[in-house]
Amino acid sequence: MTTAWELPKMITEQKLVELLHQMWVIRFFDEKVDEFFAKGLIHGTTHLCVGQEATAAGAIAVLQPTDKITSTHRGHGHCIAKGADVNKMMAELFGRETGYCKGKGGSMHIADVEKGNLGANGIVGGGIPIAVGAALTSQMKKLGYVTISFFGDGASNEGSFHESLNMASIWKLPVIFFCENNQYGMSGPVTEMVNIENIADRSKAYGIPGVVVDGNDLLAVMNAVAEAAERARRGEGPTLIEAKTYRYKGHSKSDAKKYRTRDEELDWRKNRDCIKRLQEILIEKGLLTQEQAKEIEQQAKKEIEEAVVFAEKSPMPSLDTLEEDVYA
Ligand SMILES: Cc1ncc(C[n+]2csc(CCOP(=O)(O)OP(=O)(O)O)c2C)c(N)n1
Ligand SMILES: [Mg+2]
Repeated sequence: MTTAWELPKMITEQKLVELLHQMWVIRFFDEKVDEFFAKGLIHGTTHLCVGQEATAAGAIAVLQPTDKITSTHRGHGHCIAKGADVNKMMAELFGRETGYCKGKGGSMHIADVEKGNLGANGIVGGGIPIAVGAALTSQMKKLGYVTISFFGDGASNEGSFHESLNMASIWKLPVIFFCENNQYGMSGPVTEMVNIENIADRSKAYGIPGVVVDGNDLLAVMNAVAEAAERARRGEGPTLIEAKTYRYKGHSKSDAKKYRTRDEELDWRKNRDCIKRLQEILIEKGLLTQEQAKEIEQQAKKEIEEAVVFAEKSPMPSLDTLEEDVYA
């Protein structure tokens, strides 16, 4: 497995070290969530992005702070990469008053508009037209920002995906369609759900560039997104990027994963893990020692343990706020 070593021009070597830390934060966050779900201390449902950290971290690293994203039901990584406070995220999952939605929204309703995160979305493909709307605003008001829409391989079969690509293409909107192809939509393998080799090939139908990238190679993701963002800022319109990756965990909390083998999972974990690959290349290039890499991992773990303490210590929403911030 080769790992790219070509830095996009705005990315320093120091930033790569920070991204290694960020990817650990994402991984430990979702592993903790998994643990607390199993213990029955987090309710509702959640979708974990363990294994997919490089797509969120890489794509968002090359954006400007004023750029925007729309996320998915599997969105904790996007949220963290766009600068969310992990304490507030964990508190939200624990249903606490200090959470992003005051404990009433949970995993699939976290947004952080000030940071440019227009929100997770429980509707598969639901974030894609929202991103197109945000891009249209940017174009009409000459605001100069770019929007990335994250979505899955399954979502690329939704009508909203096709309508969004067409509209963004004819109006040359500053948007990047970023498909996280993690090989499955629930229990459906992408090879059985899509009758073409690459989802990126769907770009041809809309007259926009389509790029396939190794989604477990942080630098490859960064370079593809940096180029798409430049194109969008030049007013040349959207790009469809397909990042091939893998989710290590089940679709959501109750998934026995009968549709795939443990050998397949092990192969991705052992041979293509995005964190391991970044760490190895940083050590190889002399930017980190083994000890420093270990410290970065431990620091990230500590931050997530602190987020759990913050969440556990936070109060539950009081009964008299039951009807606040809800529609009905
Ligand atoms: C419109 C809609 N249809 C179906 C569902 C049920 N559902 C939730 S996640 C999911 C699979 C999505 O697969 P993909 O887009 O590949 O994302 P992944 O879960 O793999 O990240 C489905 C069918 C939904 N939430 N919304
Ligand atoms: Mg998928």
